[in-house]
Amino acid sequence: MGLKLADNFLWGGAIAAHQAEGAWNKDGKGVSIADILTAGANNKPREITDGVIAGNNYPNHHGIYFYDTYKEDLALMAEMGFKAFRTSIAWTRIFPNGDDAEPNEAGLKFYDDMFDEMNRLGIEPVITLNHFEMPYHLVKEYGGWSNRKVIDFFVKYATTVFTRYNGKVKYWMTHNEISNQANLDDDMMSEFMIWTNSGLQFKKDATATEKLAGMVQAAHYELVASAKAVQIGHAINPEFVIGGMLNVAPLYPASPKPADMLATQKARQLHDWFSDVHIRGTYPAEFEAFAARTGYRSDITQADREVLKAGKVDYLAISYYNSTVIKAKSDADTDFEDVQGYEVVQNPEVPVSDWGWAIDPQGLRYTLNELNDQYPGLPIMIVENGFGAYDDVIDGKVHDQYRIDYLKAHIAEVEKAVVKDGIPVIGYLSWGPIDIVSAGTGEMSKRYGYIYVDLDDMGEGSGKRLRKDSFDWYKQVIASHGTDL
Ligand code: BGP
Repeated sequence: MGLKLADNFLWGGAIAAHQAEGAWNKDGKGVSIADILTAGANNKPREITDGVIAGNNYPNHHGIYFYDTYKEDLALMAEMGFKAFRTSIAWTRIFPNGDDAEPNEAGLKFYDDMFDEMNRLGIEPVITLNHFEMPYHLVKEYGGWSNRKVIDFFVKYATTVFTRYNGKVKYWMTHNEISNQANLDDDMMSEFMIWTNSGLQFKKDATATEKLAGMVQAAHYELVASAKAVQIGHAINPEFVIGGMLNVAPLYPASPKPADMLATQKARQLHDWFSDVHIRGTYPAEFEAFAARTGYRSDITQADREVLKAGKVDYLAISYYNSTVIKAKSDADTDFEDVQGYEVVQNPEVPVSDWGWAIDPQGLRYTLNELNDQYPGLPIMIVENGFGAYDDVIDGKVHDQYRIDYLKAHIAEVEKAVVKDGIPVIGYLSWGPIDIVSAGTGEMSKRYGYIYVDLDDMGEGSGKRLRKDSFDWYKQVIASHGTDL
């Protein structure tokens, strides 16, 4: 008998609190770094404002009202046969300022009820602790993750929710897409990602080097905080399955030119140290060499190194949307820190989405293989994959064959990775099973859902939910355990 998807394979979908819940200042919730991001436009990153200002440019303040509608929405997920559903706990519902002495009971109660509902429906909660949602107060008062003290605040938050939801939640992950902030080849995006991950703000004319230096030290504290949380989580309940979460996009060289190959390798290593620390508990050699010559990660103690080793993750959670092509700007060597020595270029071999994201299902199989080569046997859960597209409602229907095509092709590659390559993929959670506010653009019109939500970019609309064509399709995929794509 050949390999097949495990019987307990986790089919389902994933969202994040700040993109769906709304209720941004209800029941004692504090302001998060997501709450002060405006809506962007034309694929430009959203603006980071200086706290909440007047105006209606924050669609995620209301999201899709999931705070009030989660029961109805989860019922729709159950109708599709979901085995698992990933969302995040909004840190600011639990510790509104991040440094509060006591947690906010109303926030704790909200997730108690939500997790009860998931369990009642037979849907396994998969919970992210930190999905671009740090309390804004920690940025203002402490400088975000540039400050070592934030480790303790995060650990206190993690300990609080691990303890409270012990028995209701088994699958966890610490920071969402921690490695995304290493996309320094693109100045504009990197600034946005360093903000969403680390809460760091730079002066207007900051160079890529300054950003890299700030990010590297902040990321070290994030990784220490993650490792401490993993250790504490396992002490609270040895059955907890706690992962590290990374965005993975295969990097292809623009040509067989050695300079392109080396630049591609260095760009990959600039992402891989995050997974090495999560999974192996140590920084890789090339990162140590880079850190030693640049001094960017100057604050690391022996105790930190021991914490990292003691807090290795149980599985790797990944998001996969696209692949990327790297081109060296000259024939010179690229070193780890030469993030401006190369550029990202279009891949002429694959189509792109309306947002310019390369559509590359085979790249998912390639990536799963690469990960298994690097970390043999480590369970991998796909916790995001999906197709952001504009949808038209015609006579109350959404015929989203383009989304079905994308998902079908990607799931087929996951199955090859399991069946032919023997890779231990334990779940597939597609991104945004219900339309939510886009993290990148802040708008509603970039939709991923099987369920359409009648709200526009300004948050206007009835909020009504509609089953798209992809709803029935995904239901059949789950019912057939992936054999009927
Ligand atoms: C990931 C994030 C998600 C998400 C997704 C799609 O980076 O973890 O929060 O939204 O990408 O991105 P976007 O919403 O910009 O289309």
